[in-house]
Amino acid sequence: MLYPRMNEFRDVLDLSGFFGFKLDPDKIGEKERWQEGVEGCRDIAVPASWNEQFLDTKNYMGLAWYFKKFYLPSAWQGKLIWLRVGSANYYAKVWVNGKFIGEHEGGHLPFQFEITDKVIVGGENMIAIAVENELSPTRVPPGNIPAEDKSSSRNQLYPNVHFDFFPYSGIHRPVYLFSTPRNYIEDITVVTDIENKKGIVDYKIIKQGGDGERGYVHLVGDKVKLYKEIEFRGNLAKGRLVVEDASFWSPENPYFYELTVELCSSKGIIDRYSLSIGIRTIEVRGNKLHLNKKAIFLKGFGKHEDFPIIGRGLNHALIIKDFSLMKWIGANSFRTSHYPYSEEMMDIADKEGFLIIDEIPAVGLFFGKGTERRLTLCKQYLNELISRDKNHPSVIIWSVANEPHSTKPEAKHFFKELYQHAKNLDSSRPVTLVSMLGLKEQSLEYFDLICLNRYYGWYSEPGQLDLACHKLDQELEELHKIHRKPIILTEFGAGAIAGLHAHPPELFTEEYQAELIKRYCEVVESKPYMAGEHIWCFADFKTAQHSRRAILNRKGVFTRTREPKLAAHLLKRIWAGS
Ligand code: GCB
Repeated sequence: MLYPRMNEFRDVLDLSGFFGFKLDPDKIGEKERWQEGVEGCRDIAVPASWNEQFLDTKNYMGLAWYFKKFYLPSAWQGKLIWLRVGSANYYAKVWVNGKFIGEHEGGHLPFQFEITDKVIVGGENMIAIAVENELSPTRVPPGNIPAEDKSSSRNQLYPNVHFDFFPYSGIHRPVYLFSTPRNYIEDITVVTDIENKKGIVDYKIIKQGGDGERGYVHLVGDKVKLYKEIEFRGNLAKGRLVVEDASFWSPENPYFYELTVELCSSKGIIDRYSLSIGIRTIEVRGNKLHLNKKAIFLKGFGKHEDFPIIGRGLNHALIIKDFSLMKWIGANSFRTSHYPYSEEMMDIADKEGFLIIDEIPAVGLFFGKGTERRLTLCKQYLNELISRDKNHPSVIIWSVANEPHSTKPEAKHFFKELYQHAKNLDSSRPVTLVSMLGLKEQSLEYFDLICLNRYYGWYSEPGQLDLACHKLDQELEELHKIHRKPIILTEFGAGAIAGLHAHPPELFTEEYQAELIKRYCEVVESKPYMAGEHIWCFADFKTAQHSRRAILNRKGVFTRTREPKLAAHLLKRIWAGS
């Protein structure tokens, strides 16, 4: 799926700003034709979660409507017109000028509809988006799940989610209108390889519309200008460009080439789309994870999209701030725990040279009633995520789930299927599952590398770091002996309330968090098969209400508003060496 861009053939209109908003707790809106407009709306900011914008929406679980009037420029006459929602959590139904145009399930991925026949070009139009966020065991991520399927630690939560972050809801990313020519470039897939000093760029282009059987692919960098004529067979054109003496994309040198595709008819160029691409390889070789044929070690964090008031809404300033802090501390990587992050975040990661474990929203999975539906949804999420993020050099690993409660035998089949599904969609990247069961996880054999979350010294062995590190050491050794694959420790950490101190260190103090992180890093870095350490978590974040959480999960090495705790300074010394 291509991100909407402007050029001489395409236009984009960003509807971000204020929308009309109305709650519909009794779900009467559709029957009463609210899609054509309704009285009594209040203003709401989009993109942003609805929860903290008003006093009555904090824990609202139900249906809510968004309305926006917009004027479509006359210059869009004769074009195809599209409506694209960056993400709406959890379920969205969309109308344009009162006419239903489509729906989408899943809170963190974009969806778009062609609306050419439903709009007035050179006139005023209105969209209505109904967003519903109820928690259900058959949704992913799940909530309100039957008592027998609940893990004990998730027993009493409000709202009743089956995961450890607040279920922020609403339209979280921009709503765009965009135009394309009637004959247009629908999709571009780029896979790169390296042969000695050569960079290999394989492309696949899909076009739509009857016109335009040929075109051009251009690749431009500092030292090169390549182009190739392409010919479509049906809707598809494939080919290869070879860059002699290429600059490879890496954290140290996030070098881009500009790839431009042009679609031509007998009258000349009729559409154009440009992508920034990085030439790099990523693969598992024996015990190691290799970037550009050399072993790499991931240093970084699990994160969240989370900030006061705006909630999970796109926050450009926060993206820039987080990258500046991650660079300051010497990190080179993060995981999009526990759902896909904004496309804007992925773009900056490409530019800053960060390495990403890209995760679908499959958190809190359990295996009881509804497993087949959850599997179908996870496959849909993989389709959408890989289609959205496949061309980002920063994305090096797909993660199909975080901490599934996979003790039942059917979990094995479930993850075998998901692994294969991801590989069929993209065989160029390793695929992983982030496990809490470790040695008891039945499906690790399928995955290219192992990701493990561990909390010795916190949830178990509290306050006993010698014992905690001993257990970690032993478990890593056993896991490696069995699976012989690289392991990334994708979560470890301790809660620290900023400003709370104790010497000798005790739980919840900055000293204890710093000490635990230091000791864990020593164990991890002593093992040749370890491919990375991701601390949980980058910053404190809001959770559902629970007796174990004082509003926030406090495992951040930065506070929620990004002030460093003691652990941040310590990590800077470990990772950046200063
Ligand atoms: C985990 C989860 C993460 C939680 C974390 C914790 O294992 O993956 O979502 O926030 O533990 O702090 O308990």
